[in-house]
Amino acid sequence: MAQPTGMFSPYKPNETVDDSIFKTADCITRHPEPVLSYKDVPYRSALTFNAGVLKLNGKYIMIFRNDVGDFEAQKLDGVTNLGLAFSDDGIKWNVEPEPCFALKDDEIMRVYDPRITYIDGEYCMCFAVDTRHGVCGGMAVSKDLKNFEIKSISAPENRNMVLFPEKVNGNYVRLERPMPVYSRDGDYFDIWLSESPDLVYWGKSRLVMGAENVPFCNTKIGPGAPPIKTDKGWLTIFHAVDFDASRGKNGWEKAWRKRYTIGVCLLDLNDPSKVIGMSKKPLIVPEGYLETEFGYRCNALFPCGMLLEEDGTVKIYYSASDAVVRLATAKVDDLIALCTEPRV
Ligand code: BMA
Repeated sequence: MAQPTGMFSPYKPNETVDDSIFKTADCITRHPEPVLSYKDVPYRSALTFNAGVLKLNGKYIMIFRNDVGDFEAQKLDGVTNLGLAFSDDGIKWNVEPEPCFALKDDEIMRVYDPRITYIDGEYCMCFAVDTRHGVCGGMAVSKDLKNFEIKSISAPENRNMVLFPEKVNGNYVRLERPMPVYSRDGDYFDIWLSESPDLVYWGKSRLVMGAENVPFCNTKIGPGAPPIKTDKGWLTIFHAVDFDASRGKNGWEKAWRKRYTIGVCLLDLNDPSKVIGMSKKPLIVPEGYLETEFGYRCNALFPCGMLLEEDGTVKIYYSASDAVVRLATAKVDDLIALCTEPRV
């Protein structure tokens, strides 16, 4: 199984991490304001986050998770739907009048955390599905972002699926994050890859990166956004979690003890299950009011969208505190350099 050469977390599961490496990389610029919050949504909304983003024919498209409720009252209704928004610049977003997708029946409680790809003339949306029998990864295609055809729903426990924007060696490829409980302690979860000839049948599954390979993680990792193809490899972002039992109230819940940071790596162009480089330090770390003091769960950054502009700028869309969508930018060459050069 592929593992990034020589890269190992110094931590045992849940062992306290060295805070000195938890600093956002110098190449990252944050847009000062959230690009999406409940205030932008024309229907009931408390938390707008974990948004998949695409750029197609000069237009930006976002599908975001909407946890319904009242933000000011810190009250959630227990309902989640997915909202659709469009933008001309990737910064100012206009939300459509109605949510574009939701599933709920006797078996399915909700869908959430969309990632979107445009492939073979169709939008493909990956999403998590909470069912009465476990968490599954779902995949649906659409020609108009109004009508979706579900292609596959995985067996539990799996989520955080992201589809590559093109086939590799003739197959569709996705990253995913199963949640094994028998072989590993606690929330110690890894990134895997599977292939499919048709988006329906998935197999040839293999490990891409173990949580133990990420030096800024002491619990779980998961894929972030659909990777960007570069001549050096597939540029890929992921979330990495460190847990600290001494953390207390960090948001609306009684206690929130995890910190979610964003990492970056390069996967091999011909076999994307091979990690060919990874930044030893996190790319983006929770910093400032919006990310550390505000929202539902503080210190939780969760990237679901990433795109490359013609001038070499990468736009990374990530959630702050499970509450709002933020935008960070960096030059693609700087991101590649972080993955390939030692960073001290
Ligand atoms: C993960 C998922 C995400 C969420 C994140 C931080 O496990 O539930 O939807 O954004 O935790 O709370």
